[in-house]
Amino acid sequence: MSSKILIIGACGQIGTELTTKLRDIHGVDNVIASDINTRKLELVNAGPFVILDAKNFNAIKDCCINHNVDTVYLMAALLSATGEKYPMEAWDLNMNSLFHVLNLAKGGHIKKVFWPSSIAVFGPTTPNKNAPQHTICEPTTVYGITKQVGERWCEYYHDKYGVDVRSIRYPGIISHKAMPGGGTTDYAVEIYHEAIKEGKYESFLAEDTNLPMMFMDDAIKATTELMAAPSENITIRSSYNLAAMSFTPKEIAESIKTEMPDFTMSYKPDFRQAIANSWPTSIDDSVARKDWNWSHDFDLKKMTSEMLTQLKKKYQ
Ligand code: AKB
Repeated sequence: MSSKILIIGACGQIGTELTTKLRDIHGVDNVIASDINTRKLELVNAGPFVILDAKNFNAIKDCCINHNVDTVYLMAALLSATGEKYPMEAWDLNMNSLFHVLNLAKGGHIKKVFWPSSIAVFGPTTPNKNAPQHTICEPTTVYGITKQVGERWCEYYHDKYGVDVRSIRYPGIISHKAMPGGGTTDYAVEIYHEAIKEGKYESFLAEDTNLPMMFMDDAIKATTELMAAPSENITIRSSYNLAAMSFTPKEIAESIKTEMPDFTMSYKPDFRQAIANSWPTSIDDSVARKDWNWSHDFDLKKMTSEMLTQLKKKYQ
């Protein structure tokens, strides 16, 4: 049996598009999508799918052995806003799922692991502009703590046990296919949907909140390129800084207005404002650019054009 790829959390915002891309690259039957339930029927019907609880070590192990899995993408997680509401659940899911996959790799059951980290590893004491690859990381959210600790464990498992684990600190990811859930950067996705559906949007972040963001196509490109890079090029085994653009709610609204002049924006910051305020406004990703030739394709203008074009097709 040829070796397979397993995506855990395949029905989430990134998992959905990652599954499609990996199936394009490796063939539909070689990529097994999995999630805790079958909420996304189009994914379930498009290729191999298993119901899998990311917190269940034996279930993941059995799946890997039964399907001859050699690479796991662990995309299941509770994000920053949900993590503040359910701290223990976030810790439980985010940490234990990572340990399960790292231990499978340590035990020789799988060969390669992708695990996403986040700009949430940074905190108020991190340099606010161009946050360096190696810098102070004092996160103030449960999600950020799980990602920071997870990064340490990834590097530890690589250094001590030779596990080939690779990771990216994703910024806010913007896409038109699957909705994000429970993140602080989610406003930058919701705004496009509401612009098309209602012509207006109320932002839960203040107008001048500048955050690092990226279009989904770039995030998927980065993920597949990092995983394809020769092992000797990978100098970071915790997690790579990755950047494309930074903008504020006011700037994304202005960008939408260039194509939809009647679009209106209002602001009603909630508890997510404090989370956003704790993160840097921009990221220095020069190490990723040097190690595996990372470069982004989408800026705000190009992304707005693509988001509005695709969402018009969806809603109109
Ligand atoms: C969130 O807002 O929690 C995520 C992230 C930046 O990791 N999108």
